[in-house]
This record gives sequence, structure tokens and C-alpha cells, in this order.
Amino acid sequence: MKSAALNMVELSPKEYKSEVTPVWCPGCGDYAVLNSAYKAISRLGLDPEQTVFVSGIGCSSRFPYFVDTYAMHTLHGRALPVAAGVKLANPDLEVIVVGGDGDGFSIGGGHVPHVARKNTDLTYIMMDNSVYGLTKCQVSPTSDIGMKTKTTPHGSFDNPINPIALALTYGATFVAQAFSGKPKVCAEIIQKAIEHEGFSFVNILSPCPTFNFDNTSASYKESTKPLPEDYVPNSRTKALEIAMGSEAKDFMGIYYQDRQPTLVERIQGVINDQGGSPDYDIQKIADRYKV
Ligand SMILES: Cc1ncc(C[n+]2csc(CCOP(=O)(O)OP(=O)(O)O)c2C)c(N)n1
Ligand code: SF4
Repeated sequence: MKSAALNMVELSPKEYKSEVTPVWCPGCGDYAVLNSAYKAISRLGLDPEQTVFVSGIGCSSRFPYFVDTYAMHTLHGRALPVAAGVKLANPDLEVIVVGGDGDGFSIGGGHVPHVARKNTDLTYIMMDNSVYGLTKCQVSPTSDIGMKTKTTPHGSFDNPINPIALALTYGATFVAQAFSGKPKVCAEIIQKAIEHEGFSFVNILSPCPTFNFDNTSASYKESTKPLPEDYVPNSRTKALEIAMGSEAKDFMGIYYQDRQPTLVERIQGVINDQGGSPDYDIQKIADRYKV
């Protein structure tokens, strides 16, 4: 969420690099996502002192180490609630959540609907490689039926979930999909997601060349394409129709965007209605509970 109290700075993408060198495998899609994020936050002029990257656990969740801003590396699946706490405690911060598909939609799957329906002012960038990478290749909730891994030697028989359709039905006010192999588009979408006031979800197809031989950079180059040229992202139903269609995983771009009151704005509204003030009388409140 853009806040009036946010300072703007002039830093090149390179100047957002931390001293920690990324530890991802050669060819990992997450490098391009990181570079796109450097570009996006440089274009937006985000002040590193007012920016926080929050992650869960996984290869992709190592992301915050590589950005020279404030950062939190939390627990598996818990990045969203921790990030929501950071945002509510200090709404002037720009809070960006990063992580994997296992982190976000398996163990963390219970948190996504709630940050979305509350329109919590966070940007959530999910690096979707359709495997558990850091734990050396097990199927994830976005793996296709038939995928063979150490835990599915005869091929996965579970139906994959659809992150875009879920984010849309959960009520996210910005929903987009990108492919790490198109870093220019990726940077633009990340930038728009951060600019969006409210909860923004960006699913980024980010190949894992070490463990996923089904969804490769080459296969995504073939299959992905921009949303139709005349597409206008102003209808949740229209967006859902595309997301539920047979080419759902192929369309990249902004599916849906709508400016709605954010969680912070709604809370501020209650405070204003109640005449909240920093010098409220705690004794008066305590007296209400006297027996
Ligand atoms: C509570 C808990 N359960 C399981 C693990 C083991 N674990 C570490 S990373 C991971 C999954 C990583 O997959 P994903 O989130 O898709 O990220 P990737 O490594 O593919 O980027 C799991 C299950 C853990 N660290 N904590
Ligand atoms: S295991 Fe896969 S996701 Fe993890 S760093 Fe290597 S290529 Fe990237």
C-alpha cells in the first residue's frame, strides 16, 4: 500500500542487492524473479528503511537475504500472518511476502483466504515451481497428475490446485500471473502489484531445473502467452472464467484489479468512528469490567 509517510529514494536495481550471494542452483527461475524485484522496487523508489521482505521456508524463501532492505525469514507457511502483523503494527511500511507453492498453498494454505478477504495491504509473490525444491523434490499442490518424484514413484494421482482461481475466489483485489523467463513483464507486474493498494497476489511460474523436468523453462516458453489484447481486468467473474479454462496456466498478465478499502483503512475507520485518541483513559475501560 502506498502511504503518504513513505519516503522515495533514487537507487539503481543493483543498489538493492545485499552482501549475501544467492545460493540457488544454476538456472533456477528464482534468480530472474529476484532481478525483476530489484527492478520493480528501484522504479518505485522504495526506501530500504521502510521496506520489509517476509518469507516462509524453502529455496524461494531464501529471497529476503538477497535484498538490502529489512527482512524476516519465518516458519514454513507462516510468512503471511507474520507479514500481516508487521503491516498492522506499522502501516507505513511496504511489506512484500515471498515464498514457494508448497509454503503458500500446502502448509500455509489456511492463511491465504484470510489475508485476501481482509484485503490486508501486502504484496504476495509466489514462486511456483510445482515441486518442493529445498527438501529435494516431492510433489507440491501445483504438480500435475502423473508427476514422478521420490514420494510419488508411480506418478502423482492428486488433482493440482489452481492458485489464480483460488486467489480470485478468496477476494484478492489484485491477481496476476507471470513467467520468470520473461523478466521484463515480471518486473512490470511486480511493480504494479506493489503499487496496488490492498492484497495483491502474483503467481510466478519459476522453473526448478534440478528437480522438475516436466515444467521447464523451455516448456513454459512454449506454453505461456499474454492475456488477450482486449482483456480488461475489471471483472472477477471474467477473470475466473479464464482461470478455470483449459488454458488457465498459459495466460500471463493481470487477471483482476479493484481498489477496495484495505484492512488498515477499515481499522482506521473504526478508530475514527469511535473517536479514538492516543490519550484514551485505560482506567475507564478497566472499570467497565469491575464486578
Ligand atoms: C513445519 C515444517 N514442515 C516441513 C518442513 C520441511 N520443508 C522445508 S522446505 C519445504 C517445502 C519447500 O517447497 P516450496 O515451498 O514449494 O519451496 P521451494 O523450495 O520449492 O522454493 C518443506 C516441506 C519445515 N521446514 N517445516
Ligand atoms: S532445487 Fe530447484 S528451486 Fe531450489 S534452488 Fe535448485 S533449482 Fe531452484
